[in-house]
Amino acid sequence: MTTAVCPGSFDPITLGHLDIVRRARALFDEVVVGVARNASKSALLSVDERVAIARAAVADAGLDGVRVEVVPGLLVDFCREVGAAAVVKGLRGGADFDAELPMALMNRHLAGVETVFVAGDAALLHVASSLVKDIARHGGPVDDLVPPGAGDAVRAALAREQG
Ligand code: COD
Repeated sequence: MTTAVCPGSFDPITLGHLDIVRRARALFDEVVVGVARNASKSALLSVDERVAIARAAVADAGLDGVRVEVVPGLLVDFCREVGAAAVVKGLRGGADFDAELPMALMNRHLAGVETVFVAGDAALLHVASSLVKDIARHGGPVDDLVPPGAGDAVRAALAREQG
């Protein structure tokens, strides 16, 4: 059985992320969605919230052979723990590639873990967690960019943040 890890901050998971998970599942027998910490970003949602939203999204999308777990430390250690043959990352354009290539090379350097890059759905290339949060922060509509329930979770977290 071949396993791949789809890692990300997923703050929150979007329809763009889910498209990549679906494409990864078409290539591998099992996909583990790894909710990780990006040290260069400060998250709006807690890890537990991000995992719960992602699990609900995977169930709602009827994605068999896909599970959601926390990546507690280095991605390469997590890949070894779950027996993943590769990491799958989505690309929206050149900026994603510029950001992703050093990570792919570092993960290969650290542990020989290979990365498979998958082109995202052209209709979803504008979808980003950061834009979802920015739009929601200004009271705009985000529910057609994220799976059911995720918009409510983002709005609740923003309300909490604003005190
Ligand atoms: N269409 C296609 N792909 C998309 C879309 C879209 N609309 N939106 C996002 N994506 C892709 C991104 O390009 C990315 O590949 C992936 O989805 C996840 O995106 P994010 O923004 O949720 O996650 P990132 O980029 O913040 O994730 C970075 C990691 C958390 C994976 C990284 O920091 C990491 O591996 N951390 C663990 C610690 C570690 O091992 N560090 C060393 C890394 S070399």
